[in-house]
Amino acid sequence: MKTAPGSSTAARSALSPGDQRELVKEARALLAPPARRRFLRHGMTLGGLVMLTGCSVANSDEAEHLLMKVSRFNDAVQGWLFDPDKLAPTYPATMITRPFPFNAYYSEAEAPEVDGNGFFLQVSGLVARRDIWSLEQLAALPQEEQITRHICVEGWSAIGRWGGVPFAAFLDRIGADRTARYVGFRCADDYYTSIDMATARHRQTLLTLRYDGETLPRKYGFPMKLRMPTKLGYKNPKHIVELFVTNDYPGGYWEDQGYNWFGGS
Ligand SMILES: Nc1nc2c(c(=O)[nH]1)N[C@H]1C(S)=C(S)[C@@H](COP(=O)(O)O)O[C@H]1N2
Ligand SMILES: [Mo]
Repeated sequence: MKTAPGSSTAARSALSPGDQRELVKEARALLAPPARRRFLRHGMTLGGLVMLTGCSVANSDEAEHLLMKVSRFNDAVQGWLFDPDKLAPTYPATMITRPFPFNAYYSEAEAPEVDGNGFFLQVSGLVARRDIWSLEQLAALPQEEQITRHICVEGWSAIGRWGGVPFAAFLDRIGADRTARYVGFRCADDYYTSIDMATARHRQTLLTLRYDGETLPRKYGFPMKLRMPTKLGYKNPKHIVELFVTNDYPGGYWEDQGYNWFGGS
């Protein structure tokens, strides 16, 4: 990937040498560590990026497009490398971070207030049973608990304790198509995200109704949050009101603004 085509492509580009360096730096940042190790051990050049993505970089629009392609390439690589049997670390209760941090695209006071009475989770898409689920019905399913580390791309991490329904068991109950590519989530705020089916079915992926032994509080995502210790914080939707199974790429709130879609931690 460090071979000749790079120089000629770079020479054709209208981007200044500074912009070209910036582009390579951004593309590098978009590639998660495993992808970096495997593909970029020998360095990454603008020419290499152009070959990888099949994009030209004659102007900044094309450069943007190239970065998007790099990010989707990164998604694919993370998908290939994802080991469904590998567990994220768990921790003793003494290591729980207190108070556990709140984070959202707004302040804590603006967190949505969902009324649990009369609340129904909507389920749709490629499922055998397009149903609605009350919180009582969800609470009556077999529950599990986990103490895991939440990692936010903004540069903090914290250990928390979540309880709820193993998501694979829930997907089986609704008869979700196991061969479908995505599970998408719509939230009570304007948030939305989507995940790959392999992560959806991972043993530690939990549809949480509880935090630290209590009903999931408003700030941490009442009425429910999908907790995945194998994914970064922004992939863990709070205030879920609807989920759907699909083969059409649903994107996400931050993902559509340039965050990497797979978002493995
Ligand atoms: N509905 C919704 N879910 C969300 C967010 C949000 O703004 N709205 N922010 C995400 C981000 S970036 C993080 S780090 C975690 C924060 O979860 P916490 O408040 O439990 O720490 O929620 C994620 N899920
Ligand atoms: Mo985050």
